[in-house]
Amino acid sequence: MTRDGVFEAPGRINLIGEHTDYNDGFVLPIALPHVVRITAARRDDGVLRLSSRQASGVTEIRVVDLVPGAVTGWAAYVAGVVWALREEGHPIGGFGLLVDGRVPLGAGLSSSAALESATALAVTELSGVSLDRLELARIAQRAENEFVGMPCGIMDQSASLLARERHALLLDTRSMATEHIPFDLAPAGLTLLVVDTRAPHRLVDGEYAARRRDCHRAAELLGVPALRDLDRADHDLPDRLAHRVRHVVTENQRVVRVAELLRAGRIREIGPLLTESHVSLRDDYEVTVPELDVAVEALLGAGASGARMTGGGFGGCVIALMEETAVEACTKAVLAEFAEHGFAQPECWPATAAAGARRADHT
Ligand code: GAF
Repeated sequence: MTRDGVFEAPGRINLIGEHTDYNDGFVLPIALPHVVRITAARRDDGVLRLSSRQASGVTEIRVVDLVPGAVTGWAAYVAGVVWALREEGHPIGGFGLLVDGRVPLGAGLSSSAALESATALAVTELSGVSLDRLELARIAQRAENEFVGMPCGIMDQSASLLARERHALLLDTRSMATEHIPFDLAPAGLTLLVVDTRAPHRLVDGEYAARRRDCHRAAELLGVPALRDLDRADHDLPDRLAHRVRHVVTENQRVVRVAELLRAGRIREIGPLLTESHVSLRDDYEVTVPELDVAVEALLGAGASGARMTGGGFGGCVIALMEETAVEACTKAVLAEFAEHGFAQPECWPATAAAGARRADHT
């Protein structure tokens, strides 16, 4: 067992299956080539020393002193993973961890899950603690829920730890069954364009928690363990809850349909389902903002076969499926519409499905 090493974990985009992971539903993310890289070294003094190439200052705390609230900011995502592992009885001692984060921050591309996943892989491997990737994802989610205080589901950590190159990850968040489905667009002459709207994330955490509460309440009123258990989309509930339920039920159905199409090699046909997902997130789940809606309309108007917001919403990114030949027109259309609306200039780039977390120093 070596005492030091370099570990990488990627950010993600979700192809479809939004706000389903805390309803025991299905998600279908891909990992991105953008990674968080952690250079890790074990220490014998029981101290966790955290620094980042992107931030000034150093956090130092004894691992025995780790409790929720003791560390804040980006370092909480790292310290939280060490805390969660120790809470579950794993012998994780002191570490020096230097973070180099290349996943764009605040863009809804799961830079935080990447940070947690790289930490989980680094400290377990260098401590000789053998846990499978699903366990690491669960521990990373626990860190975010209980140490950072963000009530996220398990999609982002699973994508970062389990994804495979040129594949999408179909995850059943109830059984945690996974399937790697081929997702390789270039040979088909297709592009998945990411538009980072740069819209400032507004209300993100509070609104996310509110959606979770709505879903929980609706499941309670309908007498099911989770919204995953519903077959019908329309239910007799107060308006807001009925809309939330309709989104979750139809979104789960769309994930299943997209997975079927991908398995059958019918990638081109997933476009309309992506757009339906966006409409549902806009009208029923109410998690979009004008920048996301304008980007989707502009992309569809310029020839994309489907477009939707990806991630939690309230800002962040849109993804759009299109023929490679339409990329230029779509990019121009988005830039023009954003300028017209007085929005910040968005960033557009093609996404490819990259590999999940890994050791990067080959020792
Ligand atoms: C955020 C959360 F972290 C995920 O767990 C998921 O709920 C997503 O929003 C919405 O699909 O990324």
